Amino acid sequence: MRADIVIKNIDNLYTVKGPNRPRVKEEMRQVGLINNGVIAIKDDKIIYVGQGVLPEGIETDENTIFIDGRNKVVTPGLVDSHTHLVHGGSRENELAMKLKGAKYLEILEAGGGIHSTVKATQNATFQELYNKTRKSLDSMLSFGVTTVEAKSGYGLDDFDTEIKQMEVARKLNEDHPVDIVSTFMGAHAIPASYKDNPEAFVLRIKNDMIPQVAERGLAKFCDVFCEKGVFSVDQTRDILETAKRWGLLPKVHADEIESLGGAELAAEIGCVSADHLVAASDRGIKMMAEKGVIGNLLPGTSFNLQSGKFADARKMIEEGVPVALSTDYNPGSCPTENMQLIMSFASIILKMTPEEVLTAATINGAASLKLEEKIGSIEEGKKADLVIFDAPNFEYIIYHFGINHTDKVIKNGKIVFEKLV
Ligand code: IZC
Ligand code: ZN
Repeated sequence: MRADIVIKNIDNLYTVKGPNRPRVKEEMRQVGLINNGVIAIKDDKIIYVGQGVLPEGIETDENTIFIDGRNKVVTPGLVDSHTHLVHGGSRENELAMKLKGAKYLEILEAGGGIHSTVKATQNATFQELYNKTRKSLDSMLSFGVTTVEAKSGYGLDDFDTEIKQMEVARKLNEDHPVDIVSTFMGAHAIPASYKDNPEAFVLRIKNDMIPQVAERGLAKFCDVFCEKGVFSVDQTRDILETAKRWGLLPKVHADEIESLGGAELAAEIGCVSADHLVAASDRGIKMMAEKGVIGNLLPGTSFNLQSGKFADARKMIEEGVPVALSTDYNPGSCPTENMQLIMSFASIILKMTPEEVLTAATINGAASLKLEEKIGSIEEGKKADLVIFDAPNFEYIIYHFGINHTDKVIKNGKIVFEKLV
């Protein structure tokens, strides 16, 4: 077979090779490091991964692109599996409020927060949203992200705006190298018009919105913001059970601020992931481990909210919860596309080892999007999504934080990002 791209002499090739399922406990520390590694790519697939030189049977010719991997790190493409990617406007005005001690839920309760982004998203045209989101995707890609999840949730009762968000995501999935996986999150806040009757909004989501999202193929997942003053555990169960019946896979924003029992609910109804988990109970964590629910942790959000409270990643890993990591990119509680910074936070603040961080940001992120068979590790037959970092080893990327270490990104077998020298 003739290779289109060969990366050779790779000082540190982290394959994250292993079973195509979420990795737990010590599996999270096995990252399949190969020194002097070599990778061959044909079309959009990896056709060889090994050490030293290419074996017989993998040919090259004058059209093969050779990349030198000396002094480089190569990892699977990073997966950012929790973002609120498509939105209008920005909320830097909340920074001053937070510095004075205002809390996220207080700002939301007062009609700001998510509600102000709903207005900005309603007011933005499809093209404006498309252009803004495209810029974010370019930024994510530059940090090594090759697959991203995108939630709706800035239309709420204005379902046309929810659809507009999901259609922007769908169009960019076609137009931009980064793959986008869509999540319907109409249950993101109680809209003002339903303030006195939130149950009626739950009914509308269940009976009107979810069926349309499913029938029009607008999303793969359904997510609910299960939080004090937003959606209760019972309402969340109700919405996600309906979503399941319509073939949308359930995810939940669980125990981000208050300990409501979101982690327990995620285990009870078989969510693919429960995300945030800053205030998750010990029982909830145990239940998630038993059911294999992925704990998707978002340390950038705790940092931004200035709460001083972070998810207990060590406990989750020790109990056997498969842990993933994401930016939570959104205009209110984590306005950053920088997945590398989140990886540093995960290590420095959550005390995850660099190996655990890499697993969480690749195969476990892929699993939280139900894509673990196709992406998340560098193995023969998987999609050729990988990042070449200008770094002596992976630890260095985590340790030397806040900057961009990406040298090149290969997506679907094509070089789609290169650092300017
Ligand atoms: O716009 O505030 N937490 N939803 C739940 C968010 C953060 C996004 C936002
Ligand atoms: Zn979120």
